[in-house]
Amino acid sequence: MHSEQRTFIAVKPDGVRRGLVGEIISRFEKKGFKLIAIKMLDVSQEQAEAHYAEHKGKPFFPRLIEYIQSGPIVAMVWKGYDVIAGARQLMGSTNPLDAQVGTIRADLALVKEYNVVHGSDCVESAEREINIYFKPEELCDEYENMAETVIEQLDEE
Ligand code: IDP
Ligand code: MG
Repeated sequence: MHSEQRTFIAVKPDGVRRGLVGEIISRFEKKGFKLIAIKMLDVSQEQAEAHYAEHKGKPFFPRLIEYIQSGPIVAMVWKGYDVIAGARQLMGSTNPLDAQVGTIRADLALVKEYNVVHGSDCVESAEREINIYFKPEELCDEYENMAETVIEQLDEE
């Protein structure tokens, strides 16, 4: 049985300012993941601190909170087979210099402080982060996605 998951993905303020929203979305779409929610918003202080709670106390925390609030983000929920690991594979390592060529961060970013994209790192953080930014009724999971259909066929075999 395949593992259907949801993950929270965001184009960070630097990605929005640099006009990379379409490019980043395109990579997730082409992979075959299913977009089930999307909106542009200014992150509140409360949302920023909740989102990055695990980093509280680290030296870069204040700067990270400032960064995520430095302009609007494009917040999204993507669904699909092992989408949490799959999205992180597409994103590449936190530090663009460690990321593999071909990944979003290697191809589109220079430094870890401004790495253009966020993606949840496990099922628990995905559900927690989705709840910070979306209400359940904002998720549109009723439509059929082609890649999803293929996975369902595999499950039936
Ligand atoms: P991730 O985004 O790849 O999951 P995390 O370790 O969860 O990486 O860190 C969250 C974000 O905080 C990173 O994407 C990056 O923007 C920022 N960050 C992480 N480590 C550092 C650091 O050492 N200095 C400055 N910013 C950092
Ligand atoms: Mg993280």
